[in-house]
Amino acid sequence: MAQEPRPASFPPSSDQNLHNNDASPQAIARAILDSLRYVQGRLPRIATRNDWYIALALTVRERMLRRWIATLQTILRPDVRVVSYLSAEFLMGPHLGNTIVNLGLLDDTRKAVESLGLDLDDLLAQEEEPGLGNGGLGRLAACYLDSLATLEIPAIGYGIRYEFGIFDQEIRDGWQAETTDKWLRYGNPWEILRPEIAYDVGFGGRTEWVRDAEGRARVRWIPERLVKGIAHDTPVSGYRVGTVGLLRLWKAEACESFDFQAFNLGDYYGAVEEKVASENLTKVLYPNDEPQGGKRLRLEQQYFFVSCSLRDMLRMLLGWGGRLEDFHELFAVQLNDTHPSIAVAELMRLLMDEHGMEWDPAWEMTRRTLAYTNHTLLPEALETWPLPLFASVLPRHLEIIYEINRRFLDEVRLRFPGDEARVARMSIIDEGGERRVRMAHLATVGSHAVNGVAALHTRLLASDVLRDFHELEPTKFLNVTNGVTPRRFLLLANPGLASLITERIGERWVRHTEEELVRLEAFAGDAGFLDAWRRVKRENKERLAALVRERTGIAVDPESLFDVQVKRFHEYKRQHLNVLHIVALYNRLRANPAAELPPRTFVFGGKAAPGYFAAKLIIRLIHGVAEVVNADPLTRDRLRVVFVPDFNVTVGQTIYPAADLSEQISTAGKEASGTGNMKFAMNGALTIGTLDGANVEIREAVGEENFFLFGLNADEVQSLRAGGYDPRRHYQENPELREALDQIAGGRFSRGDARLFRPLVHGLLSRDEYFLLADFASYVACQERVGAGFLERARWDRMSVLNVARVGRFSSDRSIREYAEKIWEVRAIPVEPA
Ligand code: 26Q
Repeated sequence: MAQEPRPASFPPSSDQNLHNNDASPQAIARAILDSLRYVQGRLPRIATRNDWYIALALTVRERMLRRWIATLQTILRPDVRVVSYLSAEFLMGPHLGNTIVNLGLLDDTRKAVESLGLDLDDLLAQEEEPGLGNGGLGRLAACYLDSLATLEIPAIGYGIRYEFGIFDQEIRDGWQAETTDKWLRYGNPWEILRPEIAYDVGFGGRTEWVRDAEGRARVRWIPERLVKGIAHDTPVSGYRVGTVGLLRLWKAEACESFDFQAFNLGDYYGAVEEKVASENLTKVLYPNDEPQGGKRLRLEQQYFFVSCSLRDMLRMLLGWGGRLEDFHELFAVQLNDTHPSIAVAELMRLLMDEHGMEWDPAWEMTRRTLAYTNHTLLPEALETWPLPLFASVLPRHLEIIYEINRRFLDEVRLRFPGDEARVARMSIIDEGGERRVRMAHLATVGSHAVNGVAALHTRLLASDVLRDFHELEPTKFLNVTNGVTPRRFLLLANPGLASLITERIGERWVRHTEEELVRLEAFAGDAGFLDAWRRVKRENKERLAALVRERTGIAVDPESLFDVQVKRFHEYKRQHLNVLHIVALYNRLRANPAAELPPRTFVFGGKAAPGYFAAKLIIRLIHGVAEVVNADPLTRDRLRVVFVPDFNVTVGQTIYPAADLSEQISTAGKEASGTGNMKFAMNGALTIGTLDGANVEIREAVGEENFFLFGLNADEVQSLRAGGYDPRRHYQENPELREALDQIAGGRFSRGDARLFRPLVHGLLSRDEYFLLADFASYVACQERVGAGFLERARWDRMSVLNVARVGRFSSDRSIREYAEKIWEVRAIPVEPA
């Protein structure tokens, strides 16, 4: 990388450098060199790969910013409604490749980079992804920003600029070990610091009653502590459109005033301590994908970013000459789960305490502005905060919540006289035991729309978790099934398949995915096409095999069936059911080496929350089974088990395109939607799955004959639970299951250690909360059909084509259109590309 790679044909001119508007390869190459020299102050001869990456990123960013300016000029009008997507997580993934593709600069950039003696894929690989999310929920927010920009809908994503994102995962002796994610280590060329866009956010303290100028009673909150939030902007391009969206993340810093105070008192160290304490607020993302404990800092993070964001919207409204009364006309605010649900109380506080509005109009506006998306049915994952903690962080907000609750429960009493049990169930304050604030109730009461993320999930939401609320206001509830962006997860991640598709049906599918991909059905019987389809899959599997080898040292056979499960580790997702099948298959192969089964490679990936022991033990079990299976000469050519460490968006982009089989095997009724299921299907993997989350709709879309279904459905799970479930019966009655569990418990996969996996096996035999044993036989039988199916390759490939052809509706563009029409009432505002 240490050459001066400028061919003689380049006119070495820098007169136009950063202002060059031309997107030709020559112009791009020149801009890269200029950026290297004049922005980074680096000599090409000694520039590192990272220097070149930054130079390229800045060059691409510059071209994106031109469109951003055009976007601003188009949408900065008081009659354009803007979507504000509030989310504690945005799992954006690497930005460079996606931006190049969206701007239509791929070919010219490749040429430009080559002319400099560099390789584009090399530079793309250099980018460290911002892991500012745990998994599905954060990635969904990122897909939605892509679709919002592509559909030319004015939108801002508001969130938190964590200094440390989701931890990096290493595997040591088969165990997960966590290390800090230092994603900002080498700088972040995409973000633009906006020191002038900053808000002081209060915490703690007390409230008092005062009279305003007109003599009306008002509440004043006197916080005990202030922290400053500073905007960091990342432009997000749409696909081949003029629109560029905005991701605005808030970083916490010390307030000058507080610094200054301590300094004046002669307390220099006190001032520095204050500074450190303030900056801690956005230091780290909580690595749990469900709340646990009442962590004060987490509540502070939530309030911090919500307050900055709402005040930012108010600033824009008033700055653009709008009236306070029009707030809900200008902004449609979506709450991504309950994490930003303090917005209900904060917007009320801002409108009343800071802007002098009365309760009724403020409440009307708040409800018309906010809408809430629920992402979970798991009772343990519903967010609640202990009252004393809440009161000490947000005393004024608690007063407002009490008043919201008082008025709301009056309405409930009016509608259901004498039903005090209902009133207690619906209260925003949980009074049973330790008193707590129920954030889902707050979000539901304070919003004009509540949606689930898949049809089944929404149905269960209305009949179960939020049943009383649904009875009170049925029309408030609606479904918006999740989606994923076909730009990142098909076009960018799977260029081979994307070109093959484009060759046959043209390139309209990238934006009109549902409408166009169906046209592939016409080729599902075309032998030449199926051959090409298979070759692409084969190449993708080779790429994954290379990654696996590099990360684990294990060689896998690209001819084998790639059976893949990648997602966060959770007992309800049942990675251990997958493991039980592997053990059973291993035993079958050993007992009957002549069995006609296709060679299989089982691929796992995913992180476990650092404090979630059961999940970490499942990761350990996968490594234990891999160690035995991969070394056994009787099976090693037919069975491989690998765990790809540190699963993230980047790794996902190599894994989804290489999968033959997608494992979506959660206990029915537990997975709200799933989005990995969509990414796999869009890349031609067939699904083995339960009737859970969006699997139900995927199966409807692709046809039941093209989906491997097994297991109990949600109703059956519920009745089994109610009727007293006895997992031991399955253990006793199914010899294959018994053998597998005995082996695991007995140390067969832990070098003879009969203690290691005992908690896991004991949990399954005594309680089996997630019904693995109940579903085992059905799963194994279904896997037999999978194996047989894979041996008939032409038929399998046909099914694969039909999957891709029929899952266009799981594009996040469709989801965003539904939000836009049913909830936000916003429309596209085309931007003339500059
Ligand atoms: C909350 C409070 C305190 C600490 C952590 C949290 C927290 C953080 C992340 C709670 C939940 C999450 C993430 C949840 C999540 O990813 N849910 C998934 O959302 C996807 C998008 O809708 C669905 O497809 C998945 O089914 C759902 O599990």
